[in-house]
Amino acid sequence: MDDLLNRLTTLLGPAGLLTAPSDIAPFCTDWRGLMHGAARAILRPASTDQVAQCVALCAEHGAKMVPQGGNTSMVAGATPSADGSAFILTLSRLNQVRAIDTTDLTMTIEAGVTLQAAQIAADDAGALLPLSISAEGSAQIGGVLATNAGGNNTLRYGNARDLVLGLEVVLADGRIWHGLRSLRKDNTGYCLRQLFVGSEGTLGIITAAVLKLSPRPRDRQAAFCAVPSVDAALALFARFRAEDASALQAFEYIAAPTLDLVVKHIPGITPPTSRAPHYVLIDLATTNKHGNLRAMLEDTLATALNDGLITDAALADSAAHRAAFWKLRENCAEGQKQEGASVKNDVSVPVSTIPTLLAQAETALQHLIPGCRMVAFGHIGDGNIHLNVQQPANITAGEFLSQAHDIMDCVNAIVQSLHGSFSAEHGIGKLKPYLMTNWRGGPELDMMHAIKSALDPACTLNPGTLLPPRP
Ligand code: FAD
Ligand code: 2HG
Ligand code: ZN
Repeated sequence: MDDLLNRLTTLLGPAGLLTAPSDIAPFCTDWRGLMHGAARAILRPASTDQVAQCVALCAEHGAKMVPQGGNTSMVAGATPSADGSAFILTLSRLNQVRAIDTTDLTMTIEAGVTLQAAQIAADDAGALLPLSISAEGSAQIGGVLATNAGGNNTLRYGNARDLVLGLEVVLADGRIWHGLRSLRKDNTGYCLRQLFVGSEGTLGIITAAVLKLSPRPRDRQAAFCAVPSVDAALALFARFRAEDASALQAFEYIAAPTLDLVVKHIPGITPPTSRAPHYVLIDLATTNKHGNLRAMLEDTLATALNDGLITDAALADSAAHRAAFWKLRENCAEGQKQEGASVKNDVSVPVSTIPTLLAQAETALQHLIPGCRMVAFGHIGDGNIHLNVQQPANITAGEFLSQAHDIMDCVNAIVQSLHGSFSAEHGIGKLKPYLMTNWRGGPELDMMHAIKSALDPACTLNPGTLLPPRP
């Protein structure tokens, strides 16, 4: 064993370091199965001090580190490169909820707590942690902050960065930044915590955070609607916004081919409505005890049916019924995964241009790869569509994936013409840095490189992620 590994073993003990190839392997492939990396070892520190000591030792030896949370990245952000030169540093053992303050409405929580466990802890305290993504059973607080996750409730509560009041971070040289403040107002210089949010493990290791909580809703209502067109879906969205914008918790879109894959591959899912080319899932919530959401939902949908904006609707009669609607939506990614290879375009455009985006993309994609299937779904209320493309039956997965960049470029050209973004919520990871020069080149990319050089001058933290190589 080399000197560094010896010192790491002494520091972390047998439970804190995995070196057997069979133990390392599960950490080295991304959720989509697209990237297969290799690692020198898996470091499993159990405290912030241990993280700091690991990082300091690695920095002393110039060793690379890839921070990893739940390994649910859609862009292979937590997967090491195949040369096996990096250590994976998993935060899973930092799994304590340190404090919940129901007067301040804050939660101080360690990076390795899963998002779902954090939601449950907040709920047990009578509050709401509003961040919600379909991977919340595995994704960890450190990972959701490092990727600035969006998800299902962005519409009302914002992205992960809108929920962060303070951070504790281990810097690239092993020093700890104790920034766990819980202030709502604090204008004392640059907002450093926001640098680390969305930095995808390239600037520091997040070990804990202070998150904003919200009051727990008193009433929740949900509907699953069959919709004749994307324009109608947006008109329906506008109607709910006009009725009570503050009650709109989520407004999600599912195209018929996407719903078909969920029904085909996920046991126990039945479509809640009659068939349509498009569907939306509407989730309403209020803390107002006189809110009467049910009446608002029924009235708005009755008028929409009358006006031809929907062709059918199912209203949830219980929490279990609402959960069944969400199960369908939350399995869109899984249903698509089980169908075979796909290329994912996590794009955002101004909400009003979504019908144009979907129509133009369908035409362009059929021209590029005849027979491919557009599997679209996502957070339509935020203008964020997962405009994914499924392999056609007549070519192999390998042949299809060899055209991944052409497919992304085809969709992104339309997105660019609509003044959108090629990555709305999943980040850049290891799959998309090549797009940064075109989209963020010039002073913007120069500033990003300058920040990276200032905080990680030896470039040991998650190399090959987010930023393209310097020209
Ligand atoms: P990982 O995948 O382990 O890591 C992601 C990135 O963060 C990597 O670059 C890693 O190096 C870095 N990182 C991890 N932990 C730390 C840390 N403590 N400090 C510094 N850097 C760190 N994303 C959305 O935004 N919205 C969605 O709706 C959504 N739905 C999803 C549904 C499914 C089924 C799946 C598989 C993924 C989904 N994602 C979604 C993507 C993914 O879940 C999120 O990006 C999530 O935030 C990643 O969390 P994680 O703990 O798994 O991070
Ligand atoms: C979702 O919204 C996730 O379900 C996954 O962001 C999106 O699979 C995808 O492309
Ligand atoms: Zn999403």
